[in-house]
Amino acid sequence: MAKPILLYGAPVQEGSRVRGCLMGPDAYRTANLAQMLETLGYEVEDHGNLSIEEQKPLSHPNTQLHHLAEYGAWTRVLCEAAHTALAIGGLPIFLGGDHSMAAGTISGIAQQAADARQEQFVLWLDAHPDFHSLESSETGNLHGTPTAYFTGHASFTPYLPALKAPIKPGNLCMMGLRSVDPAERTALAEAGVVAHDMRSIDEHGIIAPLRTFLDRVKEANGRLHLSFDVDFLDPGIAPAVGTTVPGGATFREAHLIMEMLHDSNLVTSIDLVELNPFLDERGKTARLMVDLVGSLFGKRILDRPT
Ligand code: 4U7
Ligand code: MN
Ligand code: MN
Ligand code: MN
Repeated sequence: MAKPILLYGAPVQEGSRVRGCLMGPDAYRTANLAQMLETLGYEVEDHGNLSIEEQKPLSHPNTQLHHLAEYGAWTRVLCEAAHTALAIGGLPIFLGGDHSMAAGTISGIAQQAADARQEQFVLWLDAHPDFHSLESSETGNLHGTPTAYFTGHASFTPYLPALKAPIKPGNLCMMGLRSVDPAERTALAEAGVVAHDMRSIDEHGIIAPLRTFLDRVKEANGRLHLSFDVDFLDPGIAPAVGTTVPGGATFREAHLIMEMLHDSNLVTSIDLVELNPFLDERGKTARLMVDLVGSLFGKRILDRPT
């Protein structure tokens, strides 16, 4: 029997200067995410939206940074929710919300994997690596920093909780990169993150690098978290994001990744992030994301021999 799917809304928008991501969770609900999963035969529980208390502003020598206190509060709330969702045997899908929420979700699932003595891997589908430290961020937008936090590559003390179980940089696989800042580029190479940019996808496709990564997860008897930033997709098919970058993944590349992930049976938790419904065209992006989740949970064009 498949695990129940637990939906958690994370209306986080403080990580970006573009407002609207707080409407993401409701757009997924409006696009019938839960009903679609039920039609595929899953048990789905919608746990509603998480929230944080009002925060007093915190300051930092990098004066560009904004909403640091909210980043800390969301990270604590999401870390706890993610840890609990796995501990009770569910498969959580966190409905964002901007990508700063991954600091919480991924640190929480990593902690629970460590409790269960299992190796945790992360597939990061994004135009951006989000590998800035608080010091290196030039925009001050905290959605550009979560990977540096949950790998332990940069220190976020005392703003974010002390990291109990860092994700090994070699267990973090990024695909779709096409906007990498100079500081991130150096840091990624130094840390040993597995990073596939769009040029490498043009040259090799997505099948070979994804297979290689999935084989590693399988060999380690590991768990896989999928963190899916809408801007991984080409803006032509997915306009509802604040940080569009041309030259993204196509409709079929994205579905094929989801189909391969389904067949691997390795995915144990998911973030869907950066959907900004305020920028959407008649629900097009929200509906595409729901369709992609359908492929991830086993919707197929034709039956296939197993
Ligand atoms: B997202 C950026 F400068 N690197 O730091 C920054 F290009 O979650 C973008 O991937 C960050 O959408 C994008 O602000 C964060 C910028
Ligand atoms: Mn991102
Ligand atoms: Mn991005
Ligand atoms: Mn973005």
